[in-house]
Amino acid sequence: MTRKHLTADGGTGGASGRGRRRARRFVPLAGLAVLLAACSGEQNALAPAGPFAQGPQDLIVWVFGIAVVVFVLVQGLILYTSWRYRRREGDDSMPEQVHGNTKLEIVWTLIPAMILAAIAVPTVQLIFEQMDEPEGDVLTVEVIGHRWWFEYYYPDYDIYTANEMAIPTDMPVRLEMTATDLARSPDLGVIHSFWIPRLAGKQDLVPGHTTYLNLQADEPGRYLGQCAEYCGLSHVNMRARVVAMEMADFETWVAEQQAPAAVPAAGTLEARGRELFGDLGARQACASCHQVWEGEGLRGPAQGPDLTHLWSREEFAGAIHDLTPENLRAWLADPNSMKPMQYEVNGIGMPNLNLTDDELDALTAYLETLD
Ligand code: HEC
Ligand SMILES: [Cu+2]
Repeated sequence: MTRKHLTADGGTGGASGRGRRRARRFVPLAGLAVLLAACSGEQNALAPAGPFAQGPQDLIVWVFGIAVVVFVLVQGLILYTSWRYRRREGDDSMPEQVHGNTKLEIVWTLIPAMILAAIAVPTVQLIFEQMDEPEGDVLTVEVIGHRWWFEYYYPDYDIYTANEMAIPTDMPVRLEMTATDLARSPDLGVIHSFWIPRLAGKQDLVPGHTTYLNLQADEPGRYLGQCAEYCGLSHVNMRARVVAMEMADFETWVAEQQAPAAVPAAGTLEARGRELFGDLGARQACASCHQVWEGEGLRGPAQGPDLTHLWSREEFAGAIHDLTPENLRAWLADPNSMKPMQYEVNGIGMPNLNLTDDELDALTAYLETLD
């Protein structure tokens, strides 16, 4: 029942062995299909949708073009020489033995130096172009990486939101990025990386440091991204959306986000949900981790995502679930089943607060009013 049995048996075992071998031939093909699948769709880095993604794309095409020329030349020369100087019947002569050729050596030092210069000059130029603060009107958004969601703060408008970053089209956006640490939550602080392939390159988010990234979208749309630096258990569930809209729509969005949260009329199911949000008795209140700003006092950062206008977003929990009443209820009932966080082990993410059916109904109804 070992190797011998599987391979040495040419008679009876042969058929299945052949089948297996044939199947094995498709493994590289399947691998290639998976690999190529990564080159298409919403996160396609080869389909730039703004100038800060176009620049690197143009550079890649340029460098790739040079590489193709070098490849064809070198391979061509190898093929040509092996054919031209192949061994012939009855010819036992040795090739001419030479040592050193100054002219050749100068040529094959100069050509690569020129190629490297042709790659280095535009590369360095582009790096500076991409890093510099863009000129003219710029929107600033602060990005804070948490395990496992992205928070956005708009300093010019005093808006907090999560997962989905709204931006106007045709305007450069300057991201000032960092990662959370113990000063803010039980997250002791790890490195994340913000990457929206169609809008810009990627940049790390580092606790205690500020890093910068420019992005811009030419067309309205929803651009998908993903945390690109392994950050623990739910790293794969840490996605990001950039929602680009025309300037007029963006201004409307800003006005809506700046408005205080709706307060439901007394005596309704929603009002009961609002009460529970602030007080769950012996259990930790939602409000101790989430802000719903009703217009009084400071609008500040909280441990969890800002929920003041939760229902204006289309996705939640690191942009991995559609924001529907059913999904939201399932999340409140057992967050860990929707996104592995293991709050009970590490204190990170959202706890299961053992809500009753009535409490779930009221809280879901209330959160739906926060548009
Ligand atoms: C100990 C802190 C904590 C408590 C208490 C808490 N949450 Fe959360 N909540 C979080 C964190 C952290 C996240 C982000 C999890 C993630 O996406 O990785 C979150 C996510 C959410 C989200 C998704 C928001 C989004 O945009 O992704 C909703 C809605 C939510 N919580 C509602 C509630 C409600 C309602 C309660 C009370 C029943 C509650 N939370 C109690 C920490 C908490
Ligand atoms: Cu991350």
